[in-house]
Amino acid sequence: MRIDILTLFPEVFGPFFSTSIVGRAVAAGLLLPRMVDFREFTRDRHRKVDDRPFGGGPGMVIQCEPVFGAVEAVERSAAGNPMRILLTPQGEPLTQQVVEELAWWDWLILLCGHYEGFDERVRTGLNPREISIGDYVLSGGEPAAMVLIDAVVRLLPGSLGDQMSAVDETFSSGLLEYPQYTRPREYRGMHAPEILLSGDHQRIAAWRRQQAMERTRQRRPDLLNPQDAGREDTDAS
Ligand code: 9D3
Repeated sequence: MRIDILTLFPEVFGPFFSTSIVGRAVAAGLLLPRMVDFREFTRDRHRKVDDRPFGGGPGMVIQCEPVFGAVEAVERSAAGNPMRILLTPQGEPLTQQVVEELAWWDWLILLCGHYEGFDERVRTGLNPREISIGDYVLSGGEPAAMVLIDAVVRLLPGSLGDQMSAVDETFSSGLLEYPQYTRPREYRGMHAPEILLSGDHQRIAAWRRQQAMERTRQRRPDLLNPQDAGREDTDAS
């Protein structure tokens, strides 16, 4: 998969692409990342990428020219059918289902903005899919791009994560994980549950199912009752 990341801060991606499962995918040639600096596509002497909003107000707005210039240059650089993605707090929430869809593409172009936000004509003129990673405020799209890439790379056939996610699907079934223990059996007076040392695999499996279920009920009831998702309270109706 080819991934082009368009950003004002290309340097923040360095260690991300050389470490862990993402690093292995790059080394194995499964992932071809490229960072593109919007500033390379400015036309003025000062390499200015933003300006004050029409109509007034606080902050600055990222201008069209460097964004359209970068997207068009990247798309001219190879043949294929890229998915354009704009990371924005106003986007559709990133879920595992969205990640699975993105993993089918062989080319993603990720646009990272900053606190200031893009000129609206970036959306209307480039028509990107808009994605948010959750309801909290970041200072830019770069950490969101890393989250998205990490989740997608795990699913690429041949990546280490691909083998681990096959294991996830066999064991997890949409519940939170059961608690795990390893040696020593006792640590600072805290004991591993006796049942896990019993060698009785049927009772162990039943205990783990029950723990996973109880944890999910307490912490993430929305996973058990998707029809209630988004509601904070627990009363009926
Ligand atoms: C309230 C007006 N804007 C600030 C002038 C809102 C705003 C725009 C851009 C707030 C933060 C950002 C920067 N965030 C992202 O680019 C971002 C993000 C996020 O903040 N939360 C969750 N997902 C994402 S994806 C990109």
